[in-house]
Amino acid sequence: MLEVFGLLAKPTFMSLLPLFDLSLIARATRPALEFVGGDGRRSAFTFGDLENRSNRLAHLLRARGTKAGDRVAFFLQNRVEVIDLWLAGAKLGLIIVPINVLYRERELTHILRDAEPTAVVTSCDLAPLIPTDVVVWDVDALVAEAAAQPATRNAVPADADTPMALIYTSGTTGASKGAVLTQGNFATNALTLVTAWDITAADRYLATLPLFHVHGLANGLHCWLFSGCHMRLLERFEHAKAAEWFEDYRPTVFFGVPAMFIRLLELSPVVARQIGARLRLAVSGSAPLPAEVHEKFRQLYGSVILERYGMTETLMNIGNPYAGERRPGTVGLPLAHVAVRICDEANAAVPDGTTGEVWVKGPNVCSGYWRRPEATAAAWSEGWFRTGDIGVRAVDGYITLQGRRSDLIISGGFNIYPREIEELILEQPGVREATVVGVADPVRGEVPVAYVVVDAATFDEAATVARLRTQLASFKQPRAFVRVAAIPRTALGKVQKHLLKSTPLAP
Ligand code: MCA
Ligand code: AMP
Repeated sequence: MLEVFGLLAKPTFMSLLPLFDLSLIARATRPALEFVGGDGRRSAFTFGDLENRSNRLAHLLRARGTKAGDRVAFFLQNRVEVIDLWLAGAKLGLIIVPINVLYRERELTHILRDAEPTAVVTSCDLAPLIPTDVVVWDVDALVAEAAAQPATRNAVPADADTPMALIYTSGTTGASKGAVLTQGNFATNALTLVTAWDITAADRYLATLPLFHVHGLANGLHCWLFSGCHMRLLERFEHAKAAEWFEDYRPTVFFGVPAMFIRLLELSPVVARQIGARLRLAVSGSAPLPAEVHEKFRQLYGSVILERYGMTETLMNIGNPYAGERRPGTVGLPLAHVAVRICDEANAAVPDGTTGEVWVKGPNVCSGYWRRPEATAAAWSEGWFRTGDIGVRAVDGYITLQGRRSDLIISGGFNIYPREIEELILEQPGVREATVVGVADPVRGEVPVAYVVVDAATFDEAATVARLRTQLASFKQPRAFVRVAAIPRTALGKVQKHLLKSTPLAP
């Protein structure tokens, strides 16, 4: 079988609000959310509270002049106001632009210039990082002002094609591109997941993933809202507190990146067993889950991790079955809404057992890159989205990812395109050549390391490191600068990154 087809007809009517209303309206009085801030303070909300808060915020955003199609960015740690903004955005037809809180000057400037949001909603500690010519709305001031607005709903019509978010993904070209994700993309994604993973109102979901990436946002937030389960949202994942949170909340559902599951292996066997006894669904994604971690987690927790695969541009594509075999080292079977094809260099589908590039098609795939027709044309072929991931399908349909066509580094589930770091290093005094590769790391999967050819008289490593810290997210900072006499290249001048990856680092 060369292709596996799911539901391909595009449900043009499908939008988010009716699905949110299964909880916001229908379960208005039910406890919905408990938020635990970084200081440990807790606040609790019913679904009705969230409906009212987002209605008030929507009135205020409208009063501030935003209208359907306008971009509004958020640069925030996890907190209830991110949910308020997301819901208000869906109601008003706004395009929400989530920004990773770890981004610094270079990344922020690029995204804000490209997306041109009306404003960035942020907190007072993060606001100084925003370029001074961008309008900043302080999140605390915004909610305080919204409290005086009416709680009545005032929503604009939306359908599957209504853009909901502009989410920046690293792209192969150094500068990141905004994937335009529609209400239909988000709706199909989460409807499939809720059904496939059997998530119901009886579940308790522990949310530690950041809401500024699609794993926490498109999967976490939407599975919660569509199913009407209870969610405990933490400001961020801190491995030192993991045992305490799991013990205290007793989640039945947890979504994480492999680095989180690796951290969870540090818990004592007794605690792990107790947690595992209640945890009916532990999903891993965003980076490859080593088969060894899958097995250790099963032994320690008695719970079999369900690994699935997605992308910002496509949301979720492939996943191990909830009821069937969750095969370690594989990402499982195509999800119901997705068609998957494995293609060779000549764009022809390959037989099972043969390695090729994974192509996907379905109502989950974004409508293109924001204001980048050329990049959009390059990423799609005959209606299929070319993921850039390399994989193979077994005769029984299970798909294994084997690598990527690009040099993408995934560290702790955060994506890093080496080119972006290389360009910045090359701008530094005394650097003649630079190349960045991902080297294996036991917790984060990979970490970036820079190989540089420098002019010893003018290159100042400490000053370079200090400058990079102000410009780039912490997870992109090279763990080491390795000085080499020359960067290995092919006869055609292409850098041979694999040779550097296998060179042991000097202690
Ligand atoms: C991480 N750090 C943070 C935060 N998260 N700092 C502030 N706020 C945060 N929210 C920084 C830390 O300061 C530290 O920086 C470094 O990250 C690692 O932190 P540590 O506490 O040592 O954590 P860890 O145990 O190594 O775990 C890291 C992590 C983090 C919490 C797992 O990597 C993480 O949140 N990953 C999730 C990424 C994610 O959501 N990806 C989904 C993309 P320093 O290094 O300077 O000390 S969506 C996607 O890929 C697709 C579509 C998909 O399929 O899902
Ligand atoms: P992004 O869209 O930038 O968040 O990252 C998407 C990329 O993460 C994919 O193209 C894959 O390379 C990678 N990815 C996501 N889930 C998995 C997984 N389960 N196994 C391996 N790689 C994954």
